[in-house]
Amino acid sequence: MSCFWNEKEETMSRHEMELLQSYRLIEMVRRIYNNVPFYKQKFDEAGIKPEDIRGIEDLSKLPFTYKQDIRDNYPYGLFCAPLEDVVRIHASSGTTGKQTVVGYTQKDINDWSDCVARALYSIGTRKNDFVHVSYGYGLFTGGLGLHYGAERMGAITIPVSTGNTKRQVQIFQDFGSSIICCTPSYALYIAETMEEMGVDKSALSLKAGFFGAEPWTEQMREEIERRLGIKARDIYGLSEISGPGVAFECIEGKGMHINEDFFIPEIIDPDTGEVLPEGSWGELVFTTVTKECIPLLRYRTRDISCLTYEKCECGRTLVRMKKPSGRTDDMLIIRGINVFPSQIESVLLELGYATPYYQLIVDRKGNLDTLEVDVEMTNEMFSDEVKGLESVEAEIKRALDSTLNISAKVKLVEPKSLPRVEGKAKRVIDNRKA
Ligand code: DLL
Repeated sequence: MSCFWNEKEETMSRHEMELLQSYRLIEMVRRIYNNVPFYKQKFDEAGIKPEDIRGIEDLSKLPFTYKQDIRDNYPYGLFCAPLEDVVRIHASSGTTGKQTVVGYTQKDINDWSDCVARALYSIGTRKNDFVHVSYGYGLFTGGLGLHYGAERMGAITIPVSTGNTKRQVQIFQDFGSSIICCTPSYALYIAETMEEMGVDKSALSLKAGFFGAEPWTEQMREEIERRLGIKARDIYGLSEISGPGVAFECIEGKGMHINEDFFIPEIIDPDTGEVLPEGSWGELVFTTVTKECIPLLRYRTRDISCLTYEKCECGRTLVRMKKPSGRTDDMLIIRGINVFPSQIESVLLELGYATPYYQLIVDRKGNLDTLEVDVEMTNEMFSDEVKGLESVEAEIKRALDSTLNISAKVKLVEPKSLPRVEGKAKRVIDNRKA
């Protein structure tokens, strides 16, 4: 029995893959130029015509696209397909309050589902498996992304979503979950809950899991594997490019195969934009070549990674990326939710707590990320009654929760107590890296 979901695409020779990518790129560039005024203007300004792109060798002639471009065209300005063909919208955090909105046609959903199906298949998921999806369902792409991929390959999909951890364990026991998909930190929290409940992992049917949406280490992999008794594999993606399944680890677990017949990767120097040779660490950039609703040219992910075209034992010829080692911007990922310090700042400013001094302290307690927001009081606030201060803390906490969907501990601190620096303020103390 084949161990590939799309054997032809997953095992193409380099030459065949480059031909396919080139063919798709040429077609997509033409479509984007004719349908998205933003890109037409970029091409015109750079003096490029769609005919100048004759294959992937011309990729570097194309302009970059940034998260800010999606925000500037909020919500649907970069859509390349008519709204009547759009069947789904997802969104993720932007650099300020506005979300980065993406859309999908039915074909986009089918392609994305194939990407996820390839991933699930590669770790041994088959039709009789129960795929337990504990990523959040909603505008975030995690839940529905894994869900449609699992259904696409005919597995039995359990849409549990996040939260109610004891119930997650109960479902493992009663429904026979065999593949678990969630953030790596949530996997460890589930493991801890399982241990507290006295549930024996060997009595469960769990055999493998896909973990992603946030950075995680080899040590976490070992811990998840040991405590849940499974093979833990990495899955990468971002909503702008589709969602989970842009890249995935096969059972070998040695780097993530990029679904490069859909997304052409490049590694560039984040400062100069220059394309770097195979094996160099730099910023990962993707050009989508099949997307209908929101195709993107040379999208700057801000994730730092490295590519290898070396042969993988699994037989897939799809290029592999290494686990992202960090980001070129200050985006934090807290319990799988993306948040920029500037978003927290704008919540504080909107509430009228206009002191420019605040600090974010990120930590990991047990297996879960925690966020503390220290806000420096003005002298007037400081002289207020203590009860007043408590209600201010509660108000900030509520606002962060409702606008950014993050739960934080808020602490008002005395005037002039946060460090003053010359140069860039150090807004974030991330103790998770310690
Ligand atoms: O996190 C999509 C996803 C869902 C991926 C479920 C995997 C599993 P966004 O919310 O748009 O999309 O966040 C994308 O998250 O640019 C990376 O910085 C980070 N990220 C995603 N997967 C990984 C991973 C989803 N496996 C941003 N390792 C990306 C490290 C990851 N970072």
